[in-house]
Amino acid sequence: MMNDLIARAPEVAQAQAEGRPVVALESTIITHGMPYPQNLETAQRVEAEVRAAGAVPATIAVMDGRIRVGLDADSLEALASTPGTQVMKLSRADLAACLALRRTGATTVAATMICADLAGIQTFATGGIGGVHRGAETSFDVSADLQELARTPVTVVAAGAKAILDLPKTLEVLETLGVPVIAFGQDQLPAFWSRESGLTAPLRMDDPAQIAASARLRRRLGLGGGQLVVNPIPRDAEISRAQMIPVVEQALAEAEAQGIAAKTVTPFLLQRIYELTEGRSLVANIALVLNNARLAARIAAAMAEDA
Ligand code: PSU
Repeated sequence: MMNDLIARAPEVAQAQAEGRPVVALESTIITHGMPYPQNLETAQRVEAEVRAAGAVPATIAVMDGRIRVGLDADSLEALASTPGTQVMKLSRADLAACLALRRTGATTVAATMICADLAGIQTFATGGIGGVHRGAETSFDVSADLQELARTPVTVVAAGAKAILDLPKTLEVLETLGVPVIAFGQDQLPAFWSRESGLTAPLRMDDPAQIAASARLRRRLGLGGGQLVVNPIPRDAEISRAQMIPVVEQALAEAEAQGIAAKTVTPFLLQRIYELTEGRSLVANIALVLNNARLAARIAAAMAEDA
C-alpha cells in the first residue's frame, strides 16, 4: 500500500517480512537538533546501537517526493550536511505539503510517529519529545508531539520532555490526552540532560516486555494512541538539575529578548545551551539518544516475540 509514497529500505522491508524487530528513528534531531558533523556521527552510532541490540533501524525523512523509511549511507550524509535552514521541519501539518512541494523534510517526533505507523513500525527512539513551552499560557506554544502521542499507536522512547519546557504542564496535557507516560526503571520523570525532574512519573515499568504487553493491550482494547516511555540518561553522562537550571533560564531569557517563536524556539534553545555548557549538553544528548535506541530495540524485540 502507498508504495508510491513510502519507500522502505530493503533491509527494513526484509525484516518486516520476516517478523523481525524494527525501530523507527527521527531526522529533526539530525537537521535541527545537533551541529554537523556530530549529527551525522550520532545518527550512524544510533543506527549501529539498534543493530547491536538485534533490531533493524529505520531513520525516517522526506526526500525526492517520498517518505523514506530507512536511509542508505549517502542519503543520511546528504541530509546531515544540508543546513537546517534548507530542510523543512515536519510535523503533522507539514507532511503532505512537503511531499507536494518535493522538498527535503526532517520528521519531528509527531511526523515520525505518523510515518512509522503508515509503514507498520510500532517502536520509535528519539532524544526528547516536544511539549508545553514555558509561558504557554500566553504564547499557546504546545508541541504537536503531544497530540500525536494521543492519536497514533506508536511507542516512543525518549529521555523525558526537554528540560527547556514546562514539565508539570507537559505532564498535565499528556494526562488529559490519555497518553501513558511510563518511566523506565525509576519513579521520577527524567528531565532529558538530568535523570531527575523533581516530578513523579505517572507510571513505572522495569521490563521491556511489560511495555510491549501494554502496547498490545492498548490495541486490543481499542484505546488508540501511543505510549511515551521516559528513559533516564545514563548516570555517567548526566548533567545535574542544579547545573542545568541557570543555563536553561539564561537561554530562555535570550530567546524571549530576541523574539524567537514557533518552530525555531527548540533549535535556538538547544544551540544556546550547547554554547553555554561548552558542548557538554551535546555530549549528554548523544549519550541519551544511544541509550534510548538500546531500550527501543529491546521493546521492539519483545513486540516481535508477541506478534
Ligand atoms: N530530541 C533531541 N533533539 C531534538 C528533537 C528531539 O534530542 O531536536 C526534536 C524532535 O524532532 C521533536 C522536536 O519533535 O525536537 C520538538 O520540536 P518543537 O518543540 O518545535 O515541537
